[in-house]
Amino acid sequence: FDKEKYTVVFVLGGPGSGKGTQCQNLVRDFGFVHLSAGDLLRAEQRRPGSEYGELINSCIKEGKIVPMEITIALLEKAMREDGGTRFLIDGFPRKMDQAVKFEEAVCESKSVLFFECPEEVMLTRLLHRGETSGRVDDNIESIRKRFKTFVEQSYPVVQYFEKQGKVKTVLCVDTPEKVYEKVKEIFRDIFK
Ligand code: UP5
Ligand code: MG
Repeated sequence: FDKEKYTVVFVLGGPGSGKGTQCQNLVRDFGFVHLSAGDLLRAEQRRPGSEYGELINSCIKEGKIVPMEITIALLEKAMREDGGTRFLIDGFPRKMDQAVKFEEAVCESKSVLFFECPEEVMLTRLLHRGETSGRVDDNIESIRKRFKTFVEQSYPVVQYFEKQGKVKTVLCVDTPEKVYEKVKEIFRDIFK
């Protein structure tokens, strides 16, 4: 794996903060490839013959973090197969061990985009999405567990990158368009 070849930006933020939504905008305007760790795990969970299907499903439903070996292998495979060089890695790393391991074994991140959002805003969004999403974790019990995991395990990752001066924080309670104006400005500064 030629680490030098890649530009990786981690896109972090609580459940429902808008990571996926904003990544789509960035793909359109900045030629990044979007890899959502959650989407990759859900695809693996549905893949016939996957030995991790049950494990992934139960972790997602319980808001727990899937063992990092599985997620890192899926990300690495997706990066390889895509053939692109600029990646937005969405919803990963969400635990310290994953952050250290990924940067050691795969690629160091260039920058970290962090979406800051109050829980009540994220809760409203996720419950609304849950009416149609079919996601096993878009229900009040799972959402509470996801929030807890975020505070206890994922937020320390943001603090870790903050100490390295890599984090750009965007408050994202506004409309998707208004949030994107801020995100776009950050990306213009770094990548154009
Ligand atoms: N929406 C978005 N922006 C809005 C705005 N500004 N105003 C109003 N509404 C807005 O958005 C969520 C909803 O809000 C949508 O309906 C959207 O239209 C609306 P979205 O862009 O989907 O937010 P996002 O932050 O991507 O939310 P998501 O639910 O995907 O976040 P999670 O981090 O919880 O989910 P993820 O898929 O990353 O992970 C799911 C689970 O997988 C984890 O809980 C964990 O169990 C597992 N996982 C791992 O174990 N390891 C990993 O590395 C990654 C995941
Ligand atoms: Mg998402």
